[in-house]
Amino acid sequence: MRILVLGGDGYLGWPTAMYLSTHGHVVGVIDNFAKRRWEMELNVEPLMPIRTLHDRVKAWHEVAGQKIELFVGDLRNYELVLQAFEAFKPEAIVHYGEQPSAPYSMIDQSRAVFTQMNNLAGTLNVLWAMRERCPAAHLVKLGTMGEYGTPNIDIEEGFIEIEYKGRKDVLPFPKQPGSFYHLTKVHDSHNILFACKVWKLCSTDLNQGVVYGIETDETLLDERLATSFHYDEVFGTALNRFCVQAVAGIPLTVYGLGGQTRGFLNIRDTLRCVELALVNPPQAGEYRVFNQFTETFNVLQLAEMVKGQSEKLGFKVEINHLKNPRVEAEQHYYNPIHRKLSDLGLQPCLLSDELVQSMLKRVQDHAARVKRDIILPRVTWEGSNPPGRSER
Ligand code: USQ
Repeated sequence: MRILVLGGDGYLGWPTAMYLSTHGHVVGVIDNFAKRRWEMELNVEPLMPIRTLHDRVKAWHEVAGQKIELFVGDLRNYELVLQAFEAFKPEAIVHYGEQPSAPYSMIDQSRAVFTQMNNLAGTLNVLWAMRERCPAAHLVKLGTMGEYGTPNIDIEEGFIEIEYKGRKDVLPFPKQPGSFYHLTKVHDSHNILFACKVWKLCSTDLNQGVVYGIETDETLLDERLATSFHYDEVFGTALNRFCVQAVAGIPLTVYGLGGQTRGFLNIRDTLRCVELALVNPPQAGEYRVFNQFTETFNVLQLAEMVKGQSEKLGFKVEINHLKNPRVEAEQHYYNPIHRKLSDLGLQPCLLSDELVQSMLKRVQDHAARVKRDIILPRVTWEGSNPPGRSER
């Protein structure tokens, strides 16, 4: 299949491009390197040094003998999107090309507006360009489990059957996202659903949980193929951050009570799920939603697991309950359904003591690069936040 990966320079985009390339697909990537600019803006960087995308594509050719076609540009530039679709002729599009951080979107007015304009305009351009150039292609769009929030009922996979005043319908599951970033995914979902209805496009919206992990089979082939593993307060996510904190001797940053429960999955499973969606496409005009995670944990459970495994490796670890910088429920019901990917054959790579230990060891190899001053949360949902990090 000819597959174009949007956001191919990112934490998930680059490993996905390599994985699909190794599994017999013809792969192209588009990126405008915006993430690298946001990193510079905030003075943060990934744990391992990351080559430029041009160098990674070259290294991939040397290591795997496969070509990945590279398009440089911004999805908000409609001409660029049209030209890339015209040149590459994708049969499927995997769309990761968005600003992915909730804290980034909550820093200030300009980051909130930027996140919404960037994510929504890019996705709208993709939909219009599909309509014009490749209406039969399958859009696999990265959404988030955070679209649903934490309602006091089971969370269905995208749609819920409702009986109201004697009538029944199947309607999109109610959305209660927790940041301006998470809201962009909700707005995207509505735009995609509408485009599928009116233009008969087809799409799988992957409502993904929090991803953890450093390695995939392909990143392990050569250090030049590493992916961008973040541990800072803005781009780092819970388990990844805890592993770095444990190795660096910084008390684990559990926000509030730590009862916040989320769906989690290994980065290797992200790749498998995307491929399962690709090789089992929906019908023309169909918009479907997969809840893409393999296990649920609360934040405190993860911290305790990291503490336990770190101590086995000789690190002394404390857990610190910080005042929660976010506005979110810290103890709540959480039971999201996630059947569709298992039905398609997903064999998950679950979180285990061994896996946590292997992450800790990998982090330890790069411990000298840990910047200690980018870990504690400073972006708050309610207060006023420093506009940048120039004071560091
Ligand atoms: N948390 C802590 N301590 C930390 C970091 C986070 O307690 O040091 C807590 C947060 O308060 C939150 C939970 O852990 O309750 C998850 O936070 P996170 O930063 O790991 O993830 P989140 O902001 O939800 O966003 C991440 C990705 C985003 C993706 C989302 C999936 O950055 O792109 O959409 O996970 S989900 O969480 O299912 O919405």
